[in-house]
Amino acid sequence: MFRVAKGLNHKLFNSHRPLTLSLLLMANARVSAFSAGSPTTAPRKLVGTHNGSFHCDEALGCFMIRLTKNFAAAEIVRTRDPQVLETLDAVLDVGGVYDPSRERYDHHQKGFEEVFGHGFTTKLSSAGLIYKHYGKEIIARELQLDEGHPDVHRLFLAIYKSFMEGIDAIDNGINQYDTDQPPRYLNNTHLSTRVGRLNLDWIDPDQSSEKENEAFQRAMALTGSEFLDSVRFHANSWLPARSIVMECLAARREIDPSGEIMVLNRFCPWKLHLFELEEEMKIDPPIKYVLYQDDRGKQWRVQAVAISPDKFESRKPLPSQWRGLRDEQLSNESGIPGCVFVHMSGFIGGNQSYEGAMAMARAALKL
Ligand SMILES: *[C@@H]1O[C@H](CO)[C@@H](O)[C@H](O)[C@H]1NC(C)=O
Ligand SMILES: *[C@@H]1O[C@H](CO)[C@@H](O)[C@H](O)[C@H]1NC(C)=O
Ligand SMILES: *[C@@H]1O[C@H](CO)[C@@H](O)[C@H](O)[C@H]1NC(C)=O
Ligand SMILES: CC(=O)N[C@H]1CO[C@H](CO)[C@@H](O)[C@@H]1O
Repeated sequence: MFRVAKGLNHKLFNSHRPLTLSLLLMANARVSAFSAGSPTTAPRKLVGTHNGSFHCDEALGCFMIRLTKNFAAAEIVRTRDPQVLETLDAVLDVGGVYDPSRERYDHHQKGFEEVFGHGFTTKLSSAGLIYKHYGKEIIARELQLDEGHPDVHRLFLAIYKSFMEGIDAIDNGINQYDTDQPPRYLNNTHLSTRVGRLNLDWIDPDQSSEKENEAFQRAMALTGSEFLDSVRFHANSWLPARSIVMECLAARREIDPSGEIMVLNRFCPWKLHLFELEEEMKIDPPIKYVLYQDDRGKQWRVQAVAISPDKFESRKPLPSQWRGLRDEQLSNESGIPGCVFVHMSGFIGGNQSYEGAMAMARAALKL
């Protein structure tokens, strides 16, 4: 899928644009596994990015743009030659221009301050730019949904938050924490460092463009597979869990008039959704206890909600007089039959039945 700009005569590029194009198309015809077939097929689009050492952002940007209708199976041309870049259908991470109307997506130029929006303020990389302009289309195509479907919008935001923003931030050298402290340990396993290691090693005797383009292709495959994993995870697991939590939150007052107890009628990862949805649905007072069946479906759990997603401390821990007790002793203390346990920290407890767990939550609210 790569055409090596280096291998062609530069004079041709500089002075004969039509010839350049026809050469490019000839090159395409040679390497194309996709456009062989009907001679009426439109020529493959050409997407440019810089040559030399590569990063996560343009590898992912090149992968993603090829998932769009317009650039499906486009050929990637790696060069810094402005005369060549000018002839291409889209250009990422090089060229000094951000102009989506001309499919120009560089982020290195002075004055570039583009962010994703929707409350996100991290400066974009070339991957973030492609995602901002094509993310919805890509997600909709992956899921075979209409681009205007509300799930597509939700996934678009969630995938930015959990996957893309970190790539934008690392590329732009933005620290994860507001501190001057040196990090306590190295984190060399994140996607950006793994892509970095795919670059040709200095000691490798073959530093040719061909070798470099092969390495870039591996970087595209790596970043692309992780991006698609994120899309699939969010579509197949995250979104259904979110819908369950949303329904259970909406039903909370039917469960208990306090509105502070939520029953999860089907087990799913609920914590992150709860915090996000409470804000979105303006849930007030906030949920104090969540009831759900344990993994074997035998007992019911009553879990105190933490003050925030990354804190262990509960908004309203189960009563101190119940903590660390089990079975009969706990039932005696609480006056609720069938109690199984309450954790020492008061963040979780169990009863053998739904009614028991509900009685524990209701009693705890009043204590
Ligand atoms: C990029 O490609 C050009 C030829 O198009 C070559 O002269 C240059 O050395 C390459 N740059 C790097 C950093 O490999
Ligand atoms: C629970 O209370 C009953 C009745 O008062 C008593 O007989 C029993 O020993 C108590 N059990 C525990 C474990 O405290
Ligand atoms: C707790 O679970 C046990 C066993 O199912 C049940 O007998 C008991 O009634 C439950 N507690 C309440 C208050 O329902
Ligand atoms: C050593 C190392 O790779 N540190 C990086 C850890 O991750 C943050 C962002 O996630 C980077 O800013 C650090 O450079």
